Amino acid sequence: KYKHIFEPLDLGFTTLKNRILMGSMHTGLEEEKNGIDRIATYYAERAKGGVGLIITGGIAPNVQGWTAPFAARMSTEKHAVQHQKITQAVHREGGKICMQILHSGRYGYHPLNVAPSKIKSPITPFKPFKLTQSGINRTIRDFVSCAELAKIAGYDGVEIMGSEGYLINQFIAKRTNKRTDGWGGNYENRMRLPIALVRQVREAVGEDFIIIYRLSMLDLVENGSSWEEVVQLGKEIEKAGATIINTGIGWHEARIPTISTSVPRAAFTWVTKKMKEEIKIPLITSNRINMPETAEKILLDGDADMISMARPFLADPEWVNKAAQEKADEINTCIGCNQACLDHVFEQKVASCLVNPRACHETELNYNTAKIKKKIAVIGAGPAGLSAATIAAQRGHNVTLFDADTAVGGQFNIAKIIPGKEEFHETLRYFKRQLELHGVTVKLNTKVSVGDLLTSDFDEIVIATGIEQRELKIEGIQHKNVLTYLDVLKGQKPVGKRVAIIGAGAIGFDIAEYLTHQGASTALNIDAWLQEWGIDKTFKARAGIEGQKAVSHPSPREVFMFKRSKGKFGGNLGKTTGWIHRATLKKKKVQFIGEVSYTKIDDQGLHYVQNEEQKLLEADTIVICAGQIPHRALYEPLLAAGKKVHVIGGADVAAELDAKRAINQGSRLAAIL
Ligand code: MDE
Ligand code: FAD
Ligand code: SF4
Repeated sequence: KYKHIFEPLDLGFTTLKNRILMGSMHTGLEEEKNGIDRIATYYAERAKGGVGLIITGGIAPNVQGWTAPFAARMSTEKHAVQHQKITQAVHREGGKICMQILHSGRYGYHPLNVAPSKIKSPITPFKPFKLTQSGINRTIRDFVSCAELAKIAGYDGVEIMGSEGYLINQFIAKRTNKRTDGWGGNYENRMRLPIALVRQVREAVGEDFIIIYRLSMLDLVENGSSWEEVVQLGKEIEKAGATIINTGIGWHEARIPTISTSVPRAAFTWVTKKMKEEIKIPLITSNRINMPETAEKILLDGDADMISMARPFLADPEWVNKAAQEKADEINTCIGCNQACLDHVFEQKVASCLVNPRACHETELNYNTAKIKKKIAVIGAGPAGLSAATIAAQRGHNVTLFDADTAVGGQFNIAKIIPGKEEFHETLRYFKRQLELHGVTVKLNTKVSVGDLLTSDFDEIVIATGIEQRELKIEGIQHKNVLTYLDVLKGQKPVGKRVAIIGAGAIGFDIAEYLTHQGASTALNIDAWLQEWGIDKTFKARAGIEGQKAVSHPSPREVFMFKRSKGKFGGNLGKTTGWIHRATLKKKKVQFIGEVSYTKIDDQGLHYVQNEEQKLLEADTIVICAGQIPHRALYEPLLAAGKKVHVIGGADVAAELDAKRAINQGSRLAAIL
C-alpha cells in the first residue's frame, strides 16, 4: 500500500531501507545523568521500529555553540567514546543514525554565545559576542573536528544544522549579519560559512560518510533569504559534497507557526518540491507529516525523496513497522500539541509525549505482562481512563471500561471541535483500536454509582471521571444569556453577535477561536492557511513573507475576553504555542480586557469594574470559562469501604488543558496494577 515509503534509497556507498527519517529532536536526555544509556535505549527502540535513518538532537561543536549552559557537545575523544553506546545500540537493531551538529549562535541561552554581529535575538536575553575572523576559522575547525569525532563515535554521518535561525542562518541573512569583512556584505560572503563547513567536513570524513545539510528554504522572517538565494546556496552545498539536503522552514523567532497542530498536514512540501527542480541529490521534506497516507502521497507526487518526521517518533516508535504491516489504524499519532515535547525542551525539561508517556522514559516505564491477572473496572473513558484501560488490558488484565456518555473520549470529543484541533480525532481512533485489540469490555451509556461498585467483584477500581465546571458567583449568573463552554461546544446552543468570554485560560482561548471562526477549519486547507498567515506560495516574496498581507476570514461576531488577573493574556498557555493563539485572536480582532472584577449580568450585558470605574459591555451572550474542579464523588466512599481504588486524570487534579497529565497518570498506574 505504501510502495514509495518502502522503496530503498541508494546513496552509492550505503542504502537506506526506506524513505522515512526520524528528524532531529533535542530531548533533554543528552544532559541528564545516565543520559547516554537512556538515549541509547530511546533511539534503539525507534531503530527497531523500522525507521530508515535517525538524526540525533543537536550536539554543539564547541561551548559557544551550546543551546543552553552545559548542553551536549562533541569536542573530545571522550565524548566520542561515550556516544559509541548510542550508535552500537542503533546498529544492533539494524538502524542507521547521523549526529546533528548544531551551533546555536545568538539563540544560545547562555552568556557565552556568539554570532556574526552583536544583535540580540528577540527570543533570548543574551546579546551575542561578535565572532572575530579567527573565531570564525576556529568555529569551522570545531565543526570539522566534531564531524570526525562523530565518525569515531560510530555514526553513519552528520547533519549540519543550517536552518531554524541558528548560527549558519545568522551568517546567511542580512537580518543578522551586518559584517563588513569577507563574511558579510554581499550574498557570496554571507553564504561562505555553510559552504566552507560542508566542503571541509567532506574532506575530513571521506566519501563514505553521510552529510545531510539542513537548508533553510523559507525563513519566514523579515530580511531573510530570497528564493533565488536559497537555490544558489543549495547548489553550492550540493557541489561542496553534501549527500542529502533536508528542508528547514522558519526561524524560531518567526511569528508564523510551522509545526503546531493548527498547521495543516504537509503544509510546506511545495517548497521542497520547487527545490527538486534545482538539485540532483536527494531532498528530504518535513513539517507536520504524521501519517503514512500523507507521507506516501508526498513521495508519489514527487515532492521529495524522503520524509522527515520527528515528533511522530515520540508518539509511536513503531510507526514504520505499523505502516509496513498496513496497520496505520494502530499508529499512535502525533497531534502536534507540543505540550510534552517542544514545550519541555524550551523550558529545559526532559521531553516526552502527551500521547505516549514512555517517550524518553523507556528505561523506567514499561508495560510488562502482569504476573497476576486481575479484574479491573475503569470508570470514565476520557484520556485518563482510556490509557489506563488499554494498557492494563495489554498487560493481560480483564478490564471493563464504563462511561456515562454515548462514546468514549471524554473531553477530547469536545476538544476536537475546536478549529485547529482536528488531530484529536486521531487519538480517539487510536484508543478505540487499542480497546478492540486488547479486548477491553466497553460499557457506554452507563453512569456508574458507588452502589454499583460496592456490590461488584472488581479487584481494582480506577476512577477517571474527569471534571466539573467551577461555578461562578456573579449576580445574574442564571440569566438566559449566560452559557458555559460546554453549552456552546457540546450543547451547540446558539451564540449571539456580541460575546463576552469570562475567563482567559486555555479553554477561554479555545472558545474564542471557535466563536471567531466560520466555515471549514484552515488547518484542513493549506492554501487558506497560507493566506491566513501571509505566506507567499509563488516564491517571489523574500523569505516567503516580505510585503505579504495576512488575510483571515472575518469573525462572524465580536468577541471580548475578560480576566481578573494582571499580566499578558494567555501567559499560561504552552510556551511554543501560546503566541500562536494570541496572534490568531488578534487577527480576529478579539478584544482583551484584564484586571476586572465582575459586578452583574443582566439584559444589558456584563457589568464590571476596571480601574475603579464601573463599566458595561453590551453583550448578547456571556460564555463562562472559569475553570474546573475534580469530579470524584465515587472515590471517597469506595476508599472508606475498603475497596482498592485509584483516582487519575482530571478527577485527581483539575487543570484546564491537561491531557498530558491524564494520560501519563493513567499509563503509569496501569503499568503497576
Ligand atoms: P514569546 O512570548 O513568544 O516571546 C517573547 C517576546 O518576544 C517577542 N518576540 C518578537 N518580537 C519581534 N520580532 C520577533 N520576531 C519576535 N519574536 C518574539 C514576543 O512578542 C514577546 O513579546 P511580548 O508579547 O511579551 O511583548 O516567547 P518566549 O520568548 O518565551 O519563547 C519563544 C519560543 C522560543 C518558545 C518561540 O518563539 C518558539 O515557539 N518558536 C517556534 C519554534 C518552533 O516551533 N520551531 C519549529 C522547529 S523546532 C526545532 O527545530 C528544534 C527545537 C529544539 C531546540 S534544539 C534543536 C536541535 O535538536 C531547542 C533548544 C532549546 C535551548 C534552550
Ligand atoms: P475527561 O476527559 O473529563 O473524561 C471523564 C469521563 O468520565 C467522561 O467521558 C464522563 O462521561 C465520564 N464519567 C464521569 N462520571 C461518570 C460516572 N459516574 N460513570 C461513568 N462515566 C462517568 N488538554 C490538553 O492537554 N491539550 C489540549 O489542547 C486540550 N484542549 C481542550 C479543549 C477543550 C475545548 C476542552 C474542553 C478540553 C481540552 N483539554 C486539552 C483538556 C483535556 O481534554 C482533559 O484534560 C482530559 O480530557 C482529562 O481527561 P480525563 O480522562 O481525566 O477526564
Ligand atoms: Fe506530538 Fe504532542 Fe507528543 Fe509532542 S507531545 S510528540 S506534539 S503528540
